[in-house]
Amino acid sequence: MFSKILIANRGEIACRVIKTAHQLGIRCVAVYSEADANARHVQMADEAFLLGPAPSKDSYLRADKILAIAKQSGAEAIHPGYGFLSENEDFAKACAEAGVVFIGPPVPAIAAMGSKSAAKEIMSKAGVPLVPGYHGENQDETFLAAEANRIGYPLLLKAAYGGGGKGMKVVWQASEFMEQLHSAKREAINGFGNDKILMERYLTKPRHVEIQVFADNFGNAVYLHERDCSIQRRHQKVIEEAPAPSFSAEQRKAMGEAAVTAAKAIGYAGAGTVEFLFDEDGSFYFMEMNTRLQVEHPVTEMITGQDLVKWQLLVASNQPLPLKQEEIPLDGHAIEVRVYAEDPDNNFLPATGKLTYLRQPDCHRHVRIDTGVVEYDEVSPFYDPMIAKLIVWDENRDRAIARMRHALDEYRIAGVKTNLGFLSALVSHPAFAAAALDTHFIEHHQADLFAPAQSESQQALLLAALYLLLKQQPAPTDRSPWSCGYGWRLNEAPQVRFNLQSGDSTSQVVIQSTATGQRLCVDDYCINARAELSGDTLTATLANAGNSHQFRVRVSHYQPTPLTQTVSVFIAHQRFDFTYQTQVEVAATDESAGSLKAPMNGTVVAVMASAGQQVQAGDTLLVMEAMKMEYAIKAPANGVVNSVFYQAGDLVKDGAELVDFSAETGASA
Ligand code: MV4
Repeated sequence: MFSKILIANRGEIACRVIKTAHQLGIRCVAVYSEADANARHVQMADEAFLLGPAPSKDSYLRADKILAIAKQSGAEAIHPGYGFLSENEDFAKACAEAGVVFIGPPVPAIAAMGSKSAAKEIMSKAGVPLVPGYHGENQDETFLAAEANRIGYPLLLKAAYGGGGKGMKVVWQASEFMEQLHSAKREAINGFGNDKILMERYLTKPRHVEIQVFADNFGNAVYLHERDCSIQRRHQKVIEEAPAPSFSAEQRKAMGEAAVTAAKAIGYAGAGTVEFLFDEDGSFYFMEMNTRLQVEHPVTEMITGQDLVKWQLLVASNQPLPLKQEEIPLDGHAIEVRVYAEDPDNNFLPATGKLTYLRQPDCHRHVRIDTGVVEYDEVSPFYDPMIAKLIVWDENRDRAIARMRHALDEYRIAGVKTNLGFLSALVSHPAFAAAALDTHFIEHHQADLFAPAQSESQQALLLAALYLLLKQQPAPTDRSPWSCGYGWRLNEAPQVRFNLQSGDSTSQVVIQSTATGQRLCVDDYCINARAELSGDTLTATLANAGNSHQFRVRVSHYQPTPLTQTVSVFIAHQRFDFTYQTQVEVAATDESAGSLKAPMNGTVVAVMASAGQQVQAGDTLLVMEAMKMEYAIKAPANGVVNSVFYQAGDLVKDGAELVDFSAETGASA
């Protein structure tokens, strides 16, 4: 077994590989870009080397630098993870030439699977089932039209050098063939520089079922069952599960053996995945083979109890597979979701920013999180915006779904948009529970999955205001009216207003302290509340007209700029963000003296008014700061400022006269 390996990757997969390597007593060398200098995978490694600037082409794709670091550090092998150089045959070749073991398949196997049409030819010869079609070199239009009639409609035209769903065109009937063929060729030459077209019968509702295979250098090859990855969006997997729902032992055996045949046909070694289209009638067809460890490998690990990175390290260090086919367990059901920094309500635009709040579900036998980030990390625009993979396991699919739903509710992230709400909607959808899966799942259930633009939730708004109120109040022991914080008014119940913005709308929440708690009003809607805050957990009861609803929610609070703060309220799987200026409008005035008094002990941070100045009602005359909040002292009416008694930086006592103000005659001060 190796004593030191280099992980030529970043994020969650790098952390995951390091974790297994350390369990095997293998020292790890990390490589990182300037943007990842403080990343988790760098922290976890035994040593780390800078590759270069953030862009992948200047860092994680710099095969020359990675190899040089491997030599310099004495790493005996390189684990490529997935993505980046993991299926790059030139890199695998360069490793061999440099005398460094590439933890992956032999170079010829990578090359053989690199071309989709060549791969299909190899599989066809090996007897692996292919969708009826034509993958040959003859591109004569008349010949292709005749082939199309042989294959039958609907027909799928695929650019031979396309991939990942790009360059595919469905032809529903023969009359459209020629026009669609010309169009497909034009798109292929423009998109991929080659207009070779493959043709296949189009499966209208296939599932994506893939087999995990493993082979060693001694001729052993096994399958570790299947994964269903049908729920995809724009050919990006969103949810993966194992075993595939409604998939019989016979189907598993047939598909697994076909995958092993495929692996053996190309002299495979290491971890590989053979992808199939699984049709409604139970037939399955080879789609492609991935010569790397896949993102979704954890669901296979959860149902077999095997560590696939450990298997990779064993095979790469020339040891035999740990288990025979008949020894591989299949226990329970696992589901994985990919937690992304992206905005489902804005066409899944990748999101960037600081993870200002990150709370994960507890991990144990039933819940696993593979992540490359920690709280306060920046999600950068340079790489895939994956935050983590959340994987659950239970004895059966229904229980696994329940586990996933709860785990998603417990997963709370603020500071960047995430797809957590979308994932919750997916796993909570009746069609998912019924395992009515196919590759069109998301588009079919679009209406249910994309909640209408989320108007701020009234409850979340009230809870955010209550949180802010309690956040600023002194400890419960110090409840005398003189120290009840801001908003205390002589002869009147203390009142505070928060102007909270959510999306494009701003709401003002007026909170009045009462003998039993608070009374909150938004416009003409009022409700009574009692609330307690412990850390980031707000327990609040909102009650009116006889009904009462208790909430226990997490709240994150962040001040991105000196003048604005963000409060995120997590209610079940939803997050409601509110921003507000840290200036709270204080209505504390002592009308009798016509003067404006300090509502609490604090510091004057800004003076806007000057003696003799004419002002309008609501103009900010002076700003105070207390307990990390700013309070705008405003003109209570139109009038004139006679004197200002303090300047910026002055400390003022609760009740001190700040401004001498005269309201216009006839107007109340
Ligand atoms: C197909 C197909 C239906 N019929 N081939 C999409 C990308 C590449 N992996 C192959 N793909 C498909 N090939 C035939 N003959 C439907 C798809 C397909 C798909 C396949 C798997 C997972 C998600 C998909 C989403 C759209 C289309």
